[in-house]
Amino acid sequence: MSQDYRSMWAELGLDLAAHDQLLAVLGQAYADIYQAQADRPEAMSYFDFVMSEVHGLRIRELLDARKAGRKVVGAWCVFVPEEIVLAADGICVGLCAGADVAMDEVEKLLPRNTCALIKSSLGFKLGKLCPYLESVDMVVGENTCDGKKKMYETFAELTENLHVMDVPQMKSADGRRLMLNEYRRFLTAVEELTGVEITAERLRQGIRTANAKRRAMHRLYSLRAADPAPISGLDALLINQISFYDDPERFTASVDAVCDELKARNEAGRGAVPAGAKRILVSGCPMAVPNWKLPWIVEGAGAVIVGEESCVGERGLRNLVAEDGGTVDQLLEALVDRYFQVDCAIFTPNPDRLAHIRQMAADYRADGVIHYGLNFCQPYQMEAIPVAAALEQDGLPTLRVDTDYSQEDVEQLKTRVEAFLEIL
Ligand code: BJ8
Repeated sequence: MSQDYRSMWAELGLDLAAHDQLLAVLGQAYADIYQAQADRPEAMSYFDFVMSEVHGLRIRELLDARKAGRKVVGAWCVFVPEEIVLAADGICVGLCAGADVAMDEVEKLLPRNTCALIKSSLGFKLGKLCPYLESVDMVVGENTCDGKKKMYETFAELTENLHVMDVPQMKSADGRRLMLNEYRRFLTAVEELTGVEITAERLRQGIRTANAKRRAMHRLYSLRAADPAPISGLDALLINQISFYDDPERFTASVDAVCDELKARNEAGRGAVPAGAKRILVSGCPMAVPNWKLPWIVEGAGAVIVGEESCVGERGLRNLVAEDGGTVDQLLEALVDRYFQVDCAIFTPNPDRLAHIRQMAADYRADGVIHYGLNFCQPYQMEAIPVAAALEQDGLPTLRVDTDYSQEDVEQLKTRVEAFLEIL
C-alpha cells in the first residue's frame, strides 16, 4: 500500500497497526479464495482491482468528492434509499460489517449472544478500522431487527451524525404510511446535510441511476440460469458485495462487461464448472465482505451457487422504481412501492420471501437450497424452519446452516455440505 494511503488512514483516525493486520488477513483470504479459482471471466479483473483498493483508492475518491463539496452517506441496510442521496449529488456507501474485529471491546457493550453482523458493525467503529465510517457525513441506521435497533442506541453515543430511520414490521396500510413518512423525513435530512433542494427532476435522475445498476445485476442473475453456470457463486457474490461500495455508473458499466462475456460463454457452452455440477441456491442472512466462508465451502466441494436470496444478492436488488412520477411526492410513493417489496425476515408475516425462494429455485434450476443463518439472528433462524419445511415438501432438498464469522466450524460445515451434496 502506498504511503499516501497510510497518511490518509492516519488522518481519518484509524488504528494503523490493527488496520494493517486486518488488510493482511483480508488479502490472504482473497488470495486463497479468489485467486485460487480457475477460469474466471476476464472482466472480473475490474472487481479484483476494486477489492484491492477498497480501503485505498475508493476512500481517496470519497475524500476528494467531499473536498469538492459533495456529501457521503453510509448505511448497513438495503431499506436505505440510495436514490435520495444521489438526488442531492451525494454518495451512498455500505459500511463494513463482515468480519470479527475489536470483539473484546464490543462485548463490553453488547451481549455475547448478538449476531456477528451487528457485533461487527460496532466493532469497526470501536476498533477504528472502517475508513468508510470515518469518511461519511451521515450514518443511517434502520430499525429492522431488535439487535440492530438497540445497537444504534450505543452507536449514537460514539458519533454525532447518526440518522435513525424507522422501518415497519408489517406490510399493512399503516406500515406503508410509516415508510413513506420516514423516506420523506430522510429526504429532508439529506437536503439539510447537502444544502441541495431535491426536485422531482433530481430525484428521477437518482432513481434512473439506481435502476440502471439493478438492471445490470438482473442481467447477471439471469445469465446464471445456464447450465453449465458461466460464473462461480463466489464471483457473483463479490460483484453483489461491491455494489455497496463502488461508484454506481462505473459499477453498472463493469457489470455489463462481465455480462457480455458470460453471454458469449453461455453461447459457447463454457462454464465456470463442468455441466451437471450440483446447482445450489443460497438463502438467508446477508454476506458482507469478507464473509466468503460458506460459498467457498460449497464451491470447494464441487457444486456451484446459482443465486443468492439475500440482501447482498437478489433480495436487495430486485424490482425497479417507476421513473415516471411528475412530482417529488409521486416519486416518493414509487420508492415506497419498490422498497416495500423487500421481503426481509423482520416482517411478520413474510410469505413473499418463501414465494421468492421458490421462484428463484425454479428460474435458476437449483438442485437444492442452503439456508444461511447467522447465529443469534432470530428473524432468519426462526423463518428458516418453516421455509425449509415448505421447500422439502416441494421436493427441494434444503440444508439449514447456522454459523458466524469465525473459522472454527469450517471442517464441520464441510462435512455437512458434502453430505448434503451427496443426497442431491
Ligand atoms: S433488509 S436482511 S440488510 S435488516 S443477521 S442484523 S436481521 S440479527 S441484516 Fe438485513 Fe436490512 Fe433485513 Fe436486508 Fe439482524 Fe439477523 Fe443480524 Fe441481520
